[in-house]
Amino acid sequence: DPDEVPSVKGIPFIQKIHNVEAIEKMYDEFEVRDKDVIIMTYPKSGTHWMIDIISLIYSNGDPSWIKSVPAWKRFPWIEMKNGFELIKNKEDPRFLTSHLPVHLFPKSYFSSKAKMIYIARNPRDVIVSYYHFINPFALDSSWSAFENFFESFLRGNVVYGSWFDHIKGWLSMRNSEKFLFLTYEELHQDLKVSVEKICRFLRKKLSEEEISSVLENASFQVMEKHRLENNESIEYLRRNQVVLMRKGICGEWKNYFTVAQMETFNKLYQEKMEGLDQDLFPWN
Ligand code: PPS
Repeated sequence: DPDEVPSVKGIPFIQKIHNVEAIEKMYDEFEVRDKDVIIMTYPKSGTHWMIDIISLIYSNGDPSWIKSVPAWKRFPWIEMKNGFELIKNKEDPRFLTSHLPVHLFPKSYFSSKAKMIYIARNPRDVIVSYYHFINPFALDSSWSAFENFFESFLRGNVVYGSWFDHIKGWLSMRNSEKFLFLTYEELHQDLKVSVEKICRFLRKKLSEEEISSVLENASFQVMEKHRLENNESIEYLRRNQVVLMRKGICGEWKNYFTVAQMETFNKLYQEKMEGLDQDLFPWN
């Protein structure tokens, strides 16, 4: 049945865009290299923001690369059809992206020296952002109603699975020196502090001027402009009828959740996140 949703070890994927057959094989066979730089996120958590930040850091603040090459070519997603092909020809250092949960990510990473940056975002805002992006990721036509998508999200019955499992799984790496945990909210609060942290983690030394250029070119407005210039968002729009650079703010969930949904969410959050150090997160 072509309409059936494929899944790998319990995680739903989309046949059209994911290299579904390869995901399970990649776990054993994909060779992560010591020089790889990997961005790891649950969807809608600031992936493209981090892709541009790291691209700019490696370009010493020069925006020509991010202006001329779309994000999916600069930082291919290892599990996507288009990414898989692109990665084959990449030279070190390779820049990779993935939304895979820890139990599906190539196991060679764990014994490598590759650096990974994990971005987490308030899951309430993730729900809202994901809801607006579901066209390409819709498992269910009822998802056009927010309440239905909300329910599926809480059950983890969405593409890439449960947000809770994703973050808990990857946080098991948090004491490793090759793993940097950041949040979308802290990028918002002080991008300069975050960029300096990322530079230290990647051992890149940038001048004040170069840092200023990173900050300017990673702002929401300039990123949006670059995407229009290189046709990236136009292609997105055409293919999926969605925009990536949608609002880019924190706390929008308050305009979407009913009081009942807020309570349901908080109860589940407490259950699922029990035992994790709550100071890790700028939300509660
Ligand atoms: S994806 O499709 O999963 O890779 O999406 P992802 O890039 O992770 O997340 C998209 C959301 O990130 C917001 N965004 C930004 N916010 C602030 N500043 C900058 N520079 C920025 N760039 C991207 C984008 O607007 C999406 O969030 P929402 O809430 O939908 O606007």
